[in-house]
Amino acid sequence: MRIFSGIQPTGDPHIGNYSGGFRQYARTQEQGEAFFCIVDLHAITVDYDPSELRENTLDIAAMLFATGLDPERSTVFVQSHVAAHAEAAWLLGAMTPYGQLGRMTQFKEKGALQTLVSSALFTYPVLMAGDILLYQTDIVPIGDDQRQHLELCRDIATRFNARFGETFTVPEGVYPEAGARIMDLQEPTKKMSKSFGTEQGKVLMLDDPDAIRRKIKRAVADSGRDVRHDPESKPGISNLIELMTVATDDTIEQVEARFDGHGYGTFKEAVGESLVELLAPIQARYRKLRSDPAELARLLALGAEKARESSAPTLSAMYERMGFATL
Ligand code: ATP
Ligand code: LTN
Repeated sequence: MRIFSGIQPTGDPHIGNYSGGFRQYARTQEQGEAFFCIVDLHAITVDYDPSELRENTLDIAAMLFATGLDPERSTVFVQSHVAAHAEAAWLLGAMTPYGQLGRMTQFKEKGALQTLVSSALFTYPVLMAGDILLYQTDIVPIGDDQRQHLELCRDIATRFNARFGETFTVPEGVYPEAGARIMDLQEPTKKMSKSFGTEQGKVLMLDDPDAIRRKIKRAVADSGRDVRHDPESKPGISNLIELMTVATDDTIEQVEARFDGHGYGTFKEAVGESLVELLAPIQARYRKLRSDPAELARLLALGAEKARESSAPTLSAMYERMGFATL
């Protein structure tokens, strides 16, 4: 089985990225041949700073290993190091309806915040489809916000296969049972995000213990005092329950049972402590890796080599079936 996912080097990773991303990556790598890509080509689709992009790329690489990816087992690489990704995006653009791209929620939301709405932001999901399809991917571990993009990828693959002959595996998305959409702590009806929301609304992977405790303590809760999961009427407390499942690996029901009758104060304190416990060892591993850029570069070079080899046959097949004169 082939596994593929991508993460953008766009800023400080948060506990939502851990829930929908990092933690699922480490788990799924056990199930087959896994590829995890730092999607720097996606990061330039919104306004960005070139010197930050370089540092953010290494930050994310270190975080991927710190959260459990094993370089012996998984291929961890940077998207721009493998030219096939940009090429595949161009070819697949010919198979993607313009109207469908215009309906993408992420395009509408991110576009609304930009002074320059780039055509790259518009075609972003085509590049993402290429990322996935180049590796004959069976499963894609992602958060709920990427569901629409994954559906589009499946449409593109199906359309291509029908038009040019069976070329791509049609991938399935894999979402966490709880924590597929971690909400902003200050605005629990919006997703926790690198690019929206306030500093107080997100627990960062590198926050120190006091910051974590403080942010959870001040998280917007709902009226009442029952620790009960009901996202419709109690979005704030439901989000904290999901965070607790992320930190402890307990189910929602187990968390509810454990805090039945305890009230919000005690519960929040416990959530804060559990997150501190989860993140402390990750942060220690991160610091060690991040302070050794030569080792990171070595691992990424290895990953790029493996990714080039694995994607080359699919790209060749695409050119050939689409009718390009091959040499
Ligand atoms: P941005 O806000 O800049 O788009 P992001 O926080 O969404 O960034 P990405 O790098 O785009 O982060 O996403 C990495 C992974 O984290 C993806 O699989 C995405 O679905 C997941 N993810 C992002 N936010 C959340 C969230 N709030 N809850 C669960 N998963 C999330
Ligand atoms: N669009 C995704 C990042 C991403 C991705 C991918 C995820 C780019 N290519 C391929 C899974 C598979 C995001 O914004 N989180």
